Amino acid sequence: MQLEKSIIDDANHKQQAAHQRRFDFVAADIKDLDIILKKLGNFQIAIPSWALGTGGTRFGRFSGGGEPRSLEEKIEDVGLIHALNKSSNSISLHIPWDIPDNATSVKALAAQLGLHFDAVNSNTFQDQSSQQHSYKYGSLHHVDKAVRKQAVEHNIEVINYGIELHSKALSLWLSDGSNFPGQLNMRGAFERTLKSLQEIYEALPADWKLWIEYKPYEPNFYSTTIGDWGQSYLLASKLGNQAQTLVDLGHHLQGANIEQIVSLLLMEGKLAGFHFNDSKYGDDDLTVGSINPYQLFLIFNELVEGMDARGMNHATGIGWMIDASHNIKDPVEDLLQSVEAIKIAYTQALLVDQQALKQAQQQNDVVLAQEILQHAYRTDVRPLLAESRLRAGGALQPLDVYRQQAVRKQLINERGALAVSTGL
Ligand code: LRH
Ligand code: MN
Ligand code: MN
Repeated sequence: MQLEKSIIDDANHKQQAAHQRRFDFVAADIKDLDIILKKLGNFQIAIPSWALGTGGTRFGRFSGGGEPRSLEEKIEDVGLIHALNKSSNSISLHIPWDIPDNATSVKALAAQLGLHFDAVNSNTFQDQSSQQHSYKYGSLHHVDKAVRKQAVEHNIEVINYGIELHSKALSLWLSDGSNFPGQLNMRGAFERTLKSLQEIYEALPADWKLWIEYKPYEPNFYSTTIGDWGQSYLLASKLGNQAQTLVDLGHHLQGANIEQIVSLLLMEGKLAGFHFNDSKYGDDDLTVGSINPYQLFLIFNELVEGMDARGMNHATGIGWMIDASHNIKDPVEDLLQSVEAIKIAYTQALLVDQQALKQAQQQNDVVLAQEILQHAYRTDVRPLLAESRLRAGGALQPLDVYRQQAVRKQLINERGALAVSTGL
């Protein structure tokens, strides 16, 4: 299904007066209002194809129904999100969960909805019935050359699908690791991973990037071969300029200072981008901003400061993507909330008086530095987001429109209550 523009316009019309009051109140105190609204309008966050179905845990899965049954329906769901928030103009595919058999028609459908294809993701953490060798003991780090070859070939196949779709990056996450001390020679595993990655790197088109994701544990619980940003960074450095480190917010041990990692990767030109989510314990994949929105703001503060220092465009050059999927929420609602949280953090970071902060740092005025950051963080920027959506033709209140229109009910009618999507 698609949402008619007139439905969004009608809803906006009803909320216009209240919005204007709220907007004028915040806007009065903002110096670079037009620049901020423009930056907000340009800022787009990719939606992962696997987040459009209800995520499961190893204990079960509770589908809310009406989930997309095909790649085309996944693209339609992203189209719905984008029509509402005008901030999600791309989709990231995971292969083989989504095989774009007919790239031409898939591209045409996406274009019709104002979408394009973000990074393509490979999958060597599950066995597929069609494959010859098992990934039980790893893929790119495997001791058996035949398994490594199969995994390398899969990644090259994913690049080829991506070329058809005009993607510009291969995003790679390996579950390779070990469960028990002694199971693996860790140096050997790392060296084999590097060699395999070199073969994949060679197949990259010149205008592509290779994004290397890290994660400390799960599914392996003793060692993970690309377990932290240092290991990913080391691989990316050895591979070359097209390889970079991808930061999934949920892939850190508790207490890790993610904003510091981000600031250094950015400084080195090695920050591929993000998988945004939130967590309390581990890789919980909760809605972005639901647990620790202050951390998200601090990450964006480093990004804004670091990108401005490097003369980078905030909207391009970095992969902005959500990697959250939930067991009990409607996935579309979850994604609308996540995009909103990311844009709130970004806007608050744009409000930080960077000059005053630098001065406070220079004078070791710790109290003032905190005041400056928290002044920005405690500003309610939601009316700015709403205004930027309105100007782009989106909804002032995306979630309200989604609910008022009973979109999920319509999707259930169209696809069935038992329709379940591919993914985790
Ligand atoms: C691994 C991960 C990685 C995968 C996705 C499905 O935990 O974050 O990005 O590709 O989940
Ligand atoms: Mn991820
Ligand atoms: Mn993850």
